[in-house]
Amino acid sequence: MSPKNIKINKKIKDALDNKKSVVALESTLISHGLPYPENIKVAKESIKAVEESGSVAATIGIINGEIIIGLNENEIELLATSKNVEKVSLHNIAISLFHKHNAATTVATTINIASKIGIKFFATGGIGGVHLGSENNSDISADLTELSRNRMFIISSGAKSILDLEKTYEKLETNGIPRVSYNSDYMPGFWYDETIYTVDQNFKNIDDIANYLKVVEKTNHNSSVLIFNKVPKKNSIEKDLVENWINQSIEKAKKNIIRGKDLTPFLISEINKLSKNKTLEANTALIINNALLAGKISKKFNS
Ligand code: PSU
Ligand code: MN
Repeated sequence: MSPKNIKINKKIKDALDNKKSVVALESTLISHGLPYPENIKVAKESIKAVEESGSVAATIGIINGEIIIGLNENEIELLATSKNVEKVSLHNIAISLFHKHNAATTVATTINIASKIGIKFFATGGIGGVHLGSENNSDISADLTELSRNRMFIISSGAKSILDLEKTYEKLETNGIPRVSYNSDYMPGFWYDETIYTVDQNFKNIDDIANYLKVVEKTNHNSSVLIFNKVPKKNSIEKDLVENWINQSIEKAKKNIIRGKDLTPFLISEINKLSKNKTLEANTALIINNALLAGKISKKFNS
């Protein structure tokens, strides 16, 4: 991907030139992960949360075939409301650029782009991973591949609950991705606060995380680091409830032959309906909470 295709907004460029802290945000959760108008609210509040912590937010997306670092309000609104926004991962990004389309970047594409221009931190909701039933269809998110190919410090609430979390957890280890957390002994389960999979390190404060990441930088470790931040307590949903909704929505996806890149958005939206928007509220809260933590860690890391 040539930097020529990339337009960086001035505030972000200045911050990068002056080694100030910048946090990347993705756009697929705006266009495909959350419904309107919650998607716009989350996009705006995530930017606000990053800025409250003294860092600069860089929402990444594609407008008319141009990669934009730091989408403005109109561009966010376009990706949040237009029906023709593509979800781009590495396999289809250049096709989208070729056609001069509007597109939203997944975790995989966002970290690929952001790391190339020197951004070190990224906040999202839940990463993609190994899908349930992957032994039959090999559906494994490109997020995992890109995590192992680019160094980015990523704040998330684990991998999305709709995935095979055990396989995802193991695959992260195979790919050399540290799984550390902020105040939890376990990897979170996205909509619920704890899985049974233990983290590599539970950090109790932001200073320790920032200092640990400095050690990572010195070890010539070329893959990403996952810093887990569980969903806020009041929004965490019981695991059994979540699993029931997941099973129902997976059945529906099978009946309707939904697969490939359409599967994740389909399941999330079905589960929002089944949960009477409890999962939507959790998703909203955790994304903004992750943006805030990313801003704080990044600020500390750069100070
Ligand atoms: N986090 C959310 N909602 C989302 C996503 C993440 O809270 O919709 C998006 C991310 O962009 C992630 C993508 O990269 O879902 C994973 O899609 P797939 O399983 O098709 O790789
Ligand atoms: Mn997939």
